[in-house]
Amino acid sequence: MTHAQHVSAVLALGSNLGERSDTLSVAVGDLIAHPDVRLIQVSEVVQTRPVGGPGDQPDFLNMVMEVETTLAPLDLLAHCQDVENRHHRVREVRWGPRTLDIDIITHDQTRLETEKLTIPHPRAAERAFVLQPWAWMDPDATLDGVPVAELAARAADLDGLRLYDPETDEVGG
Ligand code: PH2
Ligand code: MG
Ligand code: MG
Repeated sequence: MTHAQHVSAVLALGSNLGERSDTLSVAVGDLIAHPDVRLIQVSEVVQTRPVGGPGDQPDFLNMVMEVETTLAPLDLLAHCQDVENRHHRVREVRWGPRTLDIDIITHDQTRLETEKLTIPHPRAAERAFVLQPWAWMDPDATLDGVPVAELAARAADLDGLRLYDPETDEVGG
């Protein structure tokens, strides 16, 4: 009998429509309700200015999480899309407003480039809304050999990022 391999994967979640904070917490629960996905850690939630897409869209709440999974990348993607769809994600404008976006940032040492999925996520290395919560969650994290904290410090969208407090629905200074 062969045993499925357990690997660590980093997922990024974002929401800028509806009850953003509730959506993120329910989505974390949905993601780890899968029998082959186990929670390792979750990051703080940050409020961020939209990067790309229509200029007038609302601010996002973003966070990342680390899971341990036996799912292969495309199976993990299918699960993420399943959870997105449960939160009434509608795909309209590219980079437009959405109730929930779940992206696979890394999956172990996997390097994958297909039409459906690229891992590591092709834009993660320049997005503070992914890198900063990730660096706070895991100060030793690296992406393609570079410390995630270093990448975060260089990211153009860092100054639009604020720590968000789910208890009070307020952002820090
Ligand atoms: N997601 C995008 C495009 N732009 N900007 C922020 N601040 N947060 C996001 O999650 C985000 C974005 C595409 O998925
Ligand atoms: Mg995305
Ligand atoms: Mg996505």
